[in-house]
Amino acid sequence: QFRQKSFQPVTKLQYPQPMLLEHRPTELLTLTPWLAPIISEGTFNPELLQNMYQPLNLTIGVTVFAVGKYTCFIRPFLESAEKFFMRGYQVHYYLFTHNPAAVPRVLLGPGRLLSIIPIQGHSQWEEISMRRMETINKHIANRAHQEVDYLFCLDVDMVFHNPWGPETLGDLVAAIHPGYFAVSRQQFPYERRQLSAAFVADNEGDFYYGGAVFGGRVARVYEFTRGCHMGILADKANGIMAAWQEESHLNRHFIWHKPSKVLSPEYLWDDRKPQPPSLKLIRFSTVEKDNSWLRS
Ligand code: 5GW
Ligand code: MN
Repeated sequence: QFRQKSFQPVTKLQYPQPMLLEHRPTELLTLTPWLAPIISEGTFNPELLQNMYQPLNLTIGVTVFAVGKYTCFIRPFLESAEKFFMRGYQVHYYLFTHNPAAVPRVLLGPGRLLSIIPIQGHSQWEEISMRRMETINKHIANRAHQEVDYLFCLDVDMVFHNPWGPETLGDLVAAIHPGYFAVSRQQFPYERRQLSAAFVADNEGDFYYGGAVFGGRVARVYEFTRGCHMGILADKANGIMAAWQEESHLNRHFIWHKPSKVLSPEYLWDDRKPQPPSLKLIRFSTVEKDNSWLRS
């Protein structure tokens, strides 16, 4: 039976004292109205977190899809993840692809595993993206629930540039989309048709979250992906496709089921955008891609 691992006492480590009256550690918001921390550089002490999480002997899963021409992103994704993603922890990558032979051999560090999981290729890209939630959900039930404590679900057309560590671990984790952190909720590209299960009204919404990064405790990711998949199925039955496919359903779901931790756009950036001065670090970012070639 599943038991949550609990922290050991923090003993020898010396670290700066937190000061109640101190100025804000970052220019970014650090807490949502439902009291979930918003993670960005300056809000946490990596050494202290390392000290607390390392003894728990956690395994972190990662699901990533590479179908069709997207297999070209596997190597830069994995090589950069080996440098920056959860270094010093046990990591299990689950790579879903239609073509296992196209997966390059990437040397993994100790305690790190890669499982290649064959899936059907679809000609329609919408179909690929709509099936991700379902595939992840089934994979958790079949396998991942026994193998990992936390699971992150990531886009493959991305590269790590800086450390991504235990500060990101939480029950249900969402990442703020780099394109919409400065605009009002009316301008978020939610699905606005009431017929869709992903419908969001003008006066609803907290942050616009990216579909390229979400995660949490494996049991919570199971519930989350199930909920999103149900919405996608309902839409399919009604002959409707949400504005941004699964990202629309993910956003609808995070309004009902608030994330317990929110990652700042440091954890989901887009290199085509200039880096605003309030973002101190870019940790995970899209690689430039030739859409006309990828989608042809
Ligand atoms: C192909 C054409 C258009 C949109 C998506 C695809 C596609 C996505 C594909 O052919 N193969 C594939 O594996 N994917 C997976 O879905 C990748 O993991 C990809 O990172 C993820 C989301 O699609 P993206 O990255 O093209 O979507 P955006 O919104 O990040 O541009
Ligand atoms: Mn992407």
